[in-house]
Amino acid sequence: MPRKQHRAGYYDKKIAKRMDIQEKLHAFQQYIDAEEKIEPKDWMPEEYRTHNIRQISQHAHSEVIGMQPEGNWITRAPTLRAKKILLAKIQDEAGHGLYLYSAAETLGISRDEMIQQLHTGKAKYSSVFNYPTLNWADIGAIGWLVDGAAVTNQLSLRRTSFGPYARAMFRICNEESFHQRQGYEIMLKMAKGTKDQKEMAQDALNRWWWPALMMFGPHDNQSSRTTKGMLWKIKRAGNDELRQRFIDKTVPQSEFLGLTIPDAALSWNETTGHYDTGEINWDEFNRVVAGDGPCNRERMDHHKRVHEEGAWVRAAAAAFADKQKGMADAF
Ligand code: FAQ
Repeated sequence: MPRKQHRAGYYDKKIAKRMDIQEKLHAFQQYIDAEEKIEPKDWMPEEYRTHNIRQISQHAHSEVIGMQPEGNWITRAPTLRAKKILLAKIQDEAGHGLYLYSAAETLGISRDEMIQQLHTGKAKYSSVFNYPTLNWADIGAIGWLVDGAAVTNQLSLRRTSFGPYARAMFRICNEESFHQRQGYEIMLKMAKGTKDQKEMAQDALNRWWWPALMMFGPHDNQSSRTTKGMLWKIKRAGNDELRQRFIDKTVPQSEFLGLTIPDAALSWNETTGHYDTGEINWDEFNRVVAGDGPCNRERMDHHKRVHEEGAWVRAAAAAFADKQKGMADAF
């Protein structure tokens, strides 16, 4: 149904005033089922608001914490070209964090509160960023696999029901595709390079493959958020479906590189038309999500320290904004 007609029933303030909560919930669901976008000032169930704040802020934190493993290699990039590309990519990730924090702010939470939730462990960020980057091939593997997994998930989120989140996803996906390609280019160079370089590429693939698969979250039947997420179309595909989509497109890419996916159970299944795989180590996943991965403490300590060091920048920006407002009010 066209947006206007829908709004006539659901959003007309006079009609909405006469609706009880059940009628509002029903109208809200109908609106979502018609693939309409919910905007910040629209009425929404409290749980829809908090579900979005949780997911969008965790996504934002992931983008920002995700800068650390790659930032580690800016000063050691092998060529000027490689350094410029890596710098641009990491800056993109900062930008993604900013769009996402802004989208979450439209739901009535402040950026300070989100950062506090990150620092106190109330908010999560993607488990994958708690693994170390040991050599240059890791930068290739992150772009190829981590950005590859991220874009597979995020393409589906372009159709998420909360308007500001969906719109942010369009730009983010365009940039993530470039990130995936720059990572694949590094892998290609190394895999087709010297014997040592090929070994480094294989070693990086061995270490990043499983953490990349974990990015999609637990199996659907173990996922506490999927039912509501799908009902409200915040989430547009299940964790397992997206993970499978990523595996199916990435295995042929590894074959082209001449590298081996570190999964002895990996095989093509003629009947399903998909790759079968071994099981993820869910104990490891749970440990890393709970804060006990190889780099969890390092990542959080770094974020807290840099956040404190940047306090003067935030204070200066706030003072400048006040001054501008004072000048505008004077006219
Ligand atoms: N790590 O019921 P579900 C990137 C948590 S961006 C940590 O399945 P849901 C760009 C989950 O939060 C990567 N925690 O939850 C880049 C929930 O916990 P809670 C980030 C995880 O929300 C590249 C609990 O487990 N992308 O990489 C993980 O329906 C390179 C139960 O899980 C996004 O955030 C995990 N892997 O589905 C940057 C995309 N998996 O809150 C730099 C948006 C699950 O109940 C360099 N998010 N959990 O305590 C989503 O699509 C969803 O939130 C999922 C999880 C799919 C991540």
